[in-house]
Amino acid sequence: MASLHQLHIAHILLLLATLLRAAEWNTKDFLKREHSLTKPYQSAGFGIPNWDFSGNTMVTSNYIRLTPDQRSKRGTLWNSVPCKTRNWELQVQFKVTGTTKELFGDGFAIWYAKERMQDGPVFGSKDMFSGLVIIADTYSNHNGPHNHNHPYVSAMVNNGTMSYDHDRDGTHTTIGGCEVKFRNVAHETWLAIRYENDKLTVSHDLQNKNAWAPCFSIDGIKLPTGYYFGITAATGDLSDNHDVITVKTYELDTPAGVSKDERADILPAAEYFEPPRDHKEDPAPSSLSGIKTFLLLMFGAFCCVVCVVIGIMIYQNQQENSRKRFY
Ligand SMILES: [Ca+2]
Repeated sequence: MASLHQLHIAHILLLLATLLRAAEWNTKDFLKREHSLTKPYQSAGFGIPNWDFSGNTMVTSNYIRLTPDQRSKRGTLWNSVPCKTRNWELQVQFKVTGTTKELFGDGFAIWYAKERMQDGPVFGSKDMFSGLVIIADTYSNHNGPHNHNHPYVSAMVNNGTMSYDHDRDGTHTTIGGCEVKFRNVAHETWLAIRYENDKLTVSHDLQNKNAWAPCFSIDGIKLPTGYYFGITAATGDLSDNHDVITVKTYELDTPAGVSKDERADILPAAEYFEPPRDHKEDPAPSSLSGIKTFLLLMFGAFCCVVCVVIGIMIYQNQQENSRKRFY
């Protein structure tokens, strides 16, 4: 009897060991301290280790305020260590609060960009940037019909040639987005940006559920290594407090055979763009549209079939002629 018990215990222990090992395997993603930001921020008055800030950014003991709830403010917070990891996840705990109920703005932006600490019009940072930006836009600029309400979280990938168009809320350069209600909530609000094997996934935790809810996910996003993480915010005629509380960056695994840190020399690119909603000045596309290409291919196939049929007819005709000659 005792030996049977021992056998049972041994089995259970073995099972536990297996489970523990499995759990270990699932925690390969590990926190990159040099790209993370947690309380307390300041170390004896020497600034924040690995982070720089500029503009109206104010560091307190409980949050980093990028802009106060006042007009025409801009604040930035940039990681000073370039990200050498190919696959990563950035989690940002933030708070957007204000006294007004209807009109507020402009919003904040989370960056993975080549240029850092450069003041500009895109939510406090440089336009025509290189890299990725996730924009949490609280104010709808209303110039043209939109398919969504604000606040709206969207993504843009830029290789330095495109301009973010505030008047259209960036809709003609957006690669994906979702509506989110993150403003003036009492609990913690989080955004997660996951970049894994060229796939960008943005999720949020706004309901205080400790679980990620999907915003959007897009394949075919090419981003080089060596860019910087940053968070910036801006107010205009309308305003809000834009606060950052925590930033956590995790290194994610890469598939077998793919180095964790490579690709410093590619240009940022997105294979897919959302169809423009209200942008009219786009130059005529130089390449053929999908339908035209399809029709051309169909015509080509038809020509091939006709050629083959004619060929067969000529061949049969010749055969017949040669047979006739025998008789
Ligand atoms: Ca806007």
